[in-house]
Amino acid sequence: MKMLSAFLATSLLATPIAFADTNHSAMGHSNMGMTDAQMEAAVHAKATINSIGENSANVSHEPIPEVGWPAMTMDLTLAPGFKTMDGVSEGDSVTLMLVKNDNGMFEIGAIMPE
Ligand SMILES: [Cu+2]
Repeated sequence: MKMLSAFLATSLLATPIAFADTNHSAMGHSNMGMTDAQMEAAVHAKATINSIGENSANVSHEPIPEVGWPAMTMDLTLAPGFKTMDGVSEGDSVTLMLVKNDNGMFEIGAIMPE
């Protein structure tokens, strides 16, 4: 079930990009703030939001095997174009979409409430 919900979240997020790619003259990326390369390198992780501010969030995330991260509590920057479906509050259980910035550091591209 966890795999299914992760798959659904990925599919939902991938849809606007696929659409943009069929219509390059419109270049619909400006309102996302993320490049195709960033989207392809994105990873997802279940996490609890400990605190969230203007530019960063402190999260406790589950292991992320794709990038070799164990479960941990850490601060993550909110990426340019950061999106959340609804308001996110401290203590919420969420799925994070992490994207790499220009320096190869992961930032939060989106937060999807459970
Ligand atoms: Cu971490």
